Amino acid sequence: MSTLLEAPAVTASRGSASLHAWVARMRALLLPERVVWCDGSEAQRELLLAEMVDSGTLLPLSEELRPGSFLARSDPDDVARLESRTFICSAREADAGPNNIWREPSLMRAELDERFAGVMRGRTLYVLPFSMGPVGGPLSRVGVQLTDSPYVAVSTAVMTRVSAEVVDLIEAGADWVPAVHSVGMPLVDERGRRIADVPWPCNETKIIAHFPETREIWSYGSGYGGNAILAKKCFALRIASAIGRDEGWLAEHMLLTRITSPEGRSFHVAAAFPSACGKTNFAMMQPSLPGWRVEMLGDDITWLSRGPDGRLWGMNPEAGLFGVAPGTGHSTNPVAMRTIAQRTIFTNVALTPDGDVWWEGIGTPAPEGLIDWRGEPWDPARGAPAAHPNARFTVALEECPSLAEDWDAPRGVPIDAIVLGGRRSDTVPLVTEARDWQHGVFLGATMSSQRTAAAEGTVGEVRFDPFAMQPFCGYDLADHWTEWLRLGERLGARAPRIFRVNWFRRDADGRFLWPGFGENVRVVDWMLRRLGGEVPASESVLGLVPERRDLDLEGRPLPAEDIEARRGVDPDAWWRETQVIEHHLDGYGLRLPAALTEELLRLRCGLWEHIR
Ligand code: OXD
Ligand code: MN
Repeated sequence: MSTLLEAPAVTASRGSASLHAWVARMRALLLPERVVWCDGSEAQRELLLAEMVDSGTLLPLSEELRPGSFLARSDPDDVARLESRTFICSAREADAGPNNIWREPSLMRAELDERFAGVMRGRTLYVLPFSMGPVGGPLSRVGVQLTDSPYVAVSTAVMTRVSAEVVDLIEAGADWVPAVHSVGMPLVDERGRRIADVPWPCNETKIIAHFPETREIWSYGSGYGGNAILAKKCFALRIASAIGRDEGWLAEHMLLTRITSPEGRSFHVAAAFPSACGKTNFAMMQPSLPGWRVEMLGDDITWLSRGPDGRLWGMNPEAGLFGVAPGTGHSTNPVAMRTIAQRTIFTNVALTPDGDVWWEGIGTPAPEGLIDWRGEPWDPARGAPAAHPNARFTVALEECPSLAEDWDAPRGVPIDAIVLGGRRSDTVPLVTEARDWQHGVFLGATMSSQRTAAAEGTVGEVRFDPFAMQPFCGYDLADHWTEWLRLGERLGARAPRIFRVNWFRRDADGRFLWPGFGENVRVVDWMLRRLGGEVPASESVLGLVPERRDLDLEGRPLPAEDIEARRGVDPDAWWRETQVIEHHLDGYGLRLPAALTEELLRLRCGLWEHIR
């Protein structure tokens, strides 16, 4: 018995000719055994979950301890985003920029045609019509993902609004983005013989390809996160950034939050942090100072545009959270812990003997009898973590207890401040306010951060991650900075202020100089007092910095040298930093906006004064 909507029933009543013609064409290419149209319903979710429990892809967790929740264990070779296998196939190589790996579109199409031919033999093809942003909203966009992974189908229904109404919108003429995904492991070979399935099918070859001009996405070989849930990084950032460039808006890797001070003043902050640098923690902050309130609007992606009132507005296009589990704990992020109390899909975390989840940093000691993310008994003596460092939870935004009531307002919220932050153990001080918009764009363009486990690469290595968009901008980042500069011109005096933060600075012994998490409200407090014109700031070569007395450190007596180390600017280290920045900016050649070269010169002149 199946209550899933089979394609023929749907084609009879819904869908535009173009959508159905495309699905039919894809069906002929992919050769799935059956086609299921997804409608985002609870009944369908239940069915897919039950099927995945039967097939061994999901393990149900204890109904008592973690109701409605499941654990997935991925293939050990499919655990993170693969930037080295992510391609931008723009017509002109120069449009992809030095930040992307470019592939000539017709060559990529030829490779995809070959890889996708018959790739779904023996599998089910799920058709996922989804909306980024409220269905039918003025800033929302729709897409349709095809996938042969039920895990991706269920995850997409959490992360986006999957709905039959999207088909209606397409039928009524809405533009839509086609996205095709396959795990790359057919269950029937060319000679018609069946192949046994595995809990986490994938292929050792992986390709995540984007065609910005035709707004298409094709992903092959991986079932993990951003490689496979194409609505997220592929659509809402890479393709949306290209759409935004053409239409005058920005798709950004930013959290979105409303912060209310004890006096009842509310501000909206959009903040760009590289992957796995605490965006979810900031978005769900439980402030350490009394009387402050933080409401969650989004933890990963914000679409920014100039509103009819001339201000900058931000809208979270997603409907779910795909958060990093390790480091999320009862003391560091109690709101996240409540969010994932139920109806959550965990991937690559450890399993406790009583059927609950565990990971490093959860805040409780590892219980005896823990099973690690690979499904093996965990032996701490071996030194390997029990949960994979990029283990994730997938959960609907609506499960978050601090979610703002108006989280799905069609136009989002007006932005008061933009915060930029990377993970730097040295050099970059706790907080700096940009002198003006152009300086803020320079701060964004020169953001750098230590790599995390969110993508492949050497963890800890410092790399530039401008506006936290290095892996996610679907076009040349130099053009992205030009778009930011233009936006500033359009916003004029109504532009939000820009701040740069670094929660991750350490002392010579490797100790964090700033406690972070809920204590970050002390920095936010300063920012908001700056917005209100209530406190002066000191001019430094790096921008405006707080006077020591203006950072509210009450109840947190910290040694004076720590405070200075947090605020401090080391001119020699910064001189070296400018050399690396120059090299980074030079990499963008003639497309680099002159305004950024001007800002670099200004920084150097300021430092020169100190070094002499
Ligand atoms: C994410 C990422 O999953 O940035 O959000 O990698
Ligand atoms: Mn992200």
